[in-house]
Amino acid sequence: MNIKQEILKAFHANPGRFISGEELSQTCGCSRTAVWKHIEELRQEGYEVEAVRKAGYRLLAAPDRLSAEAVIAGLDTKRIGQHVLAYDTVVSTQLLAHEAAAKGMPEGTLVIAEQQTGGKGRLGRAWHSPKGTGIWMSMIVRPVIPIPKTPQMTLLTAVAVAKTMQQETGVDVKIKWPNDIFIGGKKVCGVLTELNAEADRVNYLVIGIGINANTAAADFPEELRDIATSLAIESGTTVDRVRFIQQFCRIFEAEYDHYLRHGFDRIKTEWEACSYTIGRWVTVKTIHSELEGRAVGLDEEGVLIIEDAAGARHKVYSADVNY
Ligand code: BT5
Repeated sequence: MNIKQEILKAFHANPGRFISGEELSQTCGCSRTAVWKHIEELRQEGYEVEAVRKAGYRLLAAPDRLSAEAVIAGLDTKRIGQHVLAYDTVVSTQLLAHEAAAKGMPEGTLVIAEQQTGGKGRLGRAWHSPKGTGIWMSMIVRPVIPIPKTPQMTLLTAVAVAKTMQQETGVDVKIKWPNDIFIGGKKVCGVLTELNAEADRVNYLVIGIGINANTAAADFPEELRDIATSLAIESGTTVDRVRFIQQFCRIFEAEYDHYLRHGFDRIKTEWEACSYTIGRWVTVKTIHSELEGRAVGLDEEGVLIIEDAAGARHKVYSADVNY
């Protein structure tokens, strides 16, 4: 058992309250000296813990650092976020999540990092992932669904991220098909879904989520300054990244469980309700062709439907959409 994690869980379950050393030692199944030792370690990691004789310990503040313990503490989900691999600097959390999935890490495992040196977008594009300001995270899921339905998981993830952003910051976010989240015309988040499958069976998906949480305008490189934004810039407040991830896990799990039981309908409705794409005149570029028309909606599978000037309807499975 991870004693630090148990101590944090106990603090989380008792916000603002002192917990005696005796109580903590019973909860964690260790001696009071061991409790004290682990609290010292937490302090060194940046946790502010008040200790008062006879009263016990009380958590005053947690560091703004994405540790596995912090994310798991108090997270009341069944599987999403119950296993977390947290790193300081990595090339890409996607690569580590694939490795972890191949080794059998369970559904819901998160790989998070403070910084990525080779963050990936789609089609070989780069994702700018500066240190300490964002949420760079990859999630392993193992849905039992046919392979052609896996793009629905990107839409589901975008809905869950959008809902979390709205709840946690109050800002009005829009989803641009298929994988971008926008605030006021600027990109605040991108989702990258990678599939590992056999001929007719999904082994697992790694869903990468990049969120500009506390990035300042000056932290964006020149080429992104006009097209990217962050939750902090838009809401005017600093985002508690641990709390945000926990809330995302809850919302994603609820949407995902509903999807596995009842299908794509609810996601389709929710996605369309916050879509930036539907109703717009767009240019759609696939590897093979280019098409212009109005985005009229998703079909029941999650495929984008474009109506061209002549009124003909086209299904778009995978493409870049420009306005
Ligand atoms: C995406 O690709 O939007 C998917 C991004 C997924 C990133 C996450 S972070 C955790 C996980 N680990 C990874 O290595 N990746 C995932 P795409 O639609 O191809 O958009 C890429 C484009 O977005 C770039 O070409 C830039 O124009 C722009 N961009 C790059 N970094 C950005 C940022 N931080 N904020 C906003 N836009 C950015």
